[in-house]
Amino acid sequence: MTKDDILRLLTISKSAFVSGEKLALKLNITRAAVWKHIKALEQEGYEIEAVPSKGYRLMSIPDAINLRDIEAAVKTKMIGRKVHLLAEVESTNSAAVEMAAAGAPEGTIVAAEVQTGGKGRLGRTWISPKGNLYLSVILRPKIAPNKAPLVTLMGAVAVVSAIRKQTEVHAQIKWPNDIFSGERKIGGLLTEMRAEPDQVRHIVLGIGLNVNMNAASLPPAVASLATTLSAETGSPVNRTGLLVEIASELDRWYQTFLKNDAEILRAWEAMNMTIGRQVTVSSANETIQGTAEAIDHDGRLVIRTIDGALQAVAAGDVTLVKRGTDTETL
Ligand code: BT5
Repeated sequence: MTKDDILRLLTISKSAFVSGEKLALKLNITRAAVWKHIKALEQEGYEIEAVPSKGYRLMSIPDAINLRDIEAAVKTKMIGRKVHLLAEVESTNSAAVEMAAAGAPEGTIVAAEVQTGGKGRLGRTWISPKGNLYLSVILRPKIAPNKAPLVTLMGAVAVVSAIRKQTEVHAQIKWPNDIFSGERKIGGLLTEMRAEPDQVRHIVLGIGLNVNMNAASLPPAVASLATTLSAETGSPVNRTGLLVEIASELDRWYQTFLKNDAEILRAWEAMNMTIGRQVTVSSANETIQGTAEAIDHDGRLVIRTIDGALQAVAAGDVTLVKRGTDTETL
């Protein structure tokens, strides 16, 4: 879509002006058509400065996620064919779990501008102010429950791919459910499942991603370990575009997962920051220390403990021992 192409070109050039002539030439349209698209973008809340001798430059982007743009841009087979966008909800995961139980189709996305009771794992809180992305996807894979952790890994691969495509941030995955930029947490995934003993009924894949919020709105203890995409790039990130990209990457990686889950593991390995590191993993009943050696075919983390034995953990919190020290941790 030409309007989106103009937006992309203005975004790439950051605070520099792009001439109407250059935009017209690049997109093979008239300068009058460029002007019309600029006006349309302004209508949607983009603030664009126009200076006759210089051209156009993007001053700010609208603050709201735009459902109409999402619906126009989503070209996926399944994920995001239906998007519910809420101004505020307790938790998009809880809302999606209810919708899934009531029969909502696979691929449905529930997204919200604000969560009042965003959930992390094990009853923890996901702090969810304005300016970020909070979304949950309903999936109905025909898999055994022990394969469900792979859906979290699949989701992480899709989110990291989308971030890398839409921004210059080199996001990475920390096992099992964290998205990091450098040494700070930028997002997290929460997978909730309903299953019979031998078959999953539905899975809700929840994604929280810090995008444009003011990081100062986090409590200090969390803020010192967290970051946002806009803090990393130095400019605001288009949340609508990012949400569409996440839907499209999820669509692609979910199909890959259903065909051949080993491919997910390979992609995950290439994007992860856990394997090869000294780790401490705490789960409900144990704490294991050692070197993270691999993930196995069920997505469990395989650790070589100090005494040389290999141990696989299915869930837990990983602390990475900072390289070059044995005390500082992330
Ligand atoms: C997670 O849990 O990282 C999973 C987060 C999933 C959130 C999404 S948002 C959409 C969907 N709906 C929901 O209700 N949830 C999902 P966990 O690994 O347990 O990490 C939680 C910990 O991360 C907290 O205890 C804090 O220390 C930290 N934290 C909380 N909010 C944060 C934020 N906005 N940015 C970075 N770290 C945060």
